[in-house]
Amino acid sequence: SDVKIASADVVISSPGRNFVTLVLKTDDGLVGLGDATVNGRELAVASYLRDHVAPILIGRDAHAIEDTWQYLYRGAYWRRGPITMAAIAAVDVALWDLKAQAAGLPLYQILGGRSRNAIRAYGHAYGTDLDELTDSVRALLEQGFGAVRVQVSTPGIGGGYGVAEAGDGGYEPARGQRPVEEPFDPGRYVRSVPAMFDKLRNTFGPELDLLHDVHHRLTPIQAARLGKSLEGYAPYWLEDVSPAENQAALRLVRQHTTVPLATGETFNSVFDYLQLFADQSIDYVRSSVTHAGGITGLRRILDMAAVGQVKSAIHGPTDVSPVGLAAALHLDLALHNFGIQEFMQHVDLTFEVFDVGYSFANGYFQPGERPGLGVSLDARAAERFPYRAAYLPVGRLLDGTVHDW
Ligand code: GCO
Ligand code: MG
Repeated sequence: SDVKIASADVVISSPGRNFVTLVLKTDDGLVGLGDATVNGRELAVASYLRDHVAPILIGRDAHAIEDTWQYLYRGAYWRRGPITMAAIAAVDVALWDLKAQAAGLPLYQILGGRSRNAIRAYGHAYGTDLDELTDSVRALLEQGFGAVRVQVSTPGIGGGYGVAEAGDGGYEPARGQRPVEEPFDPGRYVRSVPAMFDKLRNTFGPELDLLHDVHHRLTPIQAARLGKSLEGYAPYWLEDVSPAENQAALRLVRQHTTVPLATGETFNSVFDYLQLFADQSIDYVRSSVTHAGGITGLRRILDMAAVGQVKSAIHGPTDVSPVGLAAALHLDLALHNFGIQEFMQHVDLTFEVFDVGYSFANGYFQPGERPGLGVSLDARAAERFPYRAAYLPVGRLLDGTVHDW
């Protein structure tokens, strides 16, 4: 087309937590947004975009989405990786935003139209003990959630992944000028999880979908044992049971348990999934649009996943910005092999910078009918929240050995 990219700017803002947003403008006056937030490494993506991508975007055809994706992916020479693929994702999503706006349609219509009535979401429940967790689950049920991720401190260790300390105003793992160091003990953890499921099943019954995130911390055989120990509680999934770059690990886990497995939030390309799809060793793809090369990148992964009836479970923590979440929702609505959408709720401050067209009610999202993504960024408000360093924790075993967090 003869519509050109006229400008490419990166907005780093911290309304509640750090976000990196790419703002593309066309010479016919449209504004497209892309999320480029990589939690704890935000400035690397901002530099990749500002210093290496923006200069070669100016003047390019704003409607040539596939060509731009391939130009940035193959042209970088150094392929893949979270920083590169988040930068490519931001460009991709901004271009899809622009194309849908130019068509006067909400993005999901450009991606194939509505494939379901609404987008089912799961919320995050946590507690420092089982009573606190039970109250946290109940609060989500009152919001209409039918699926809940459940995380609890390991007895005798405290804290733990996914558990906010009282008064923290919600769970935001990245913080501080240096990483917080968090203790973990695989044995105590594996022995404590069945009691969590037992309490929740006895309290809420068999219908409630209970998800649990192991967060990369077990060896394959420990993960196999955990899965076996939970069979009777029918978890909806166990997530990231073992560091997923060792894709063969899940083949071993699969041999021992029928508990569905979800992984991929730390992945950034289809190549990270190829063996998992070939082995049929996962049931849900966890990548976000932001971290897996955008709509173009994640759609490719999910279309391959569909061959093995593997479903989407797009990553939706607070470190995916409202721009990234909106992109996920448009894709969620159009995909056939949709599974579920993660919804860890942004704090109110975030919406002083981002105005969104999506909505959530009674456990379900709608992406909204605004043209494009349906999100706008208030640049002046963004300036009120300067970037501040925030690091994800480092895990250590009780003997001090660095472990997977
Ligand atoms: C999830 C993820 C997050 C990550 C966070 C890292 O399932 O939502 O595991 O909780 O820890 O996105 O930045
Ligand atoms: Mg996770």
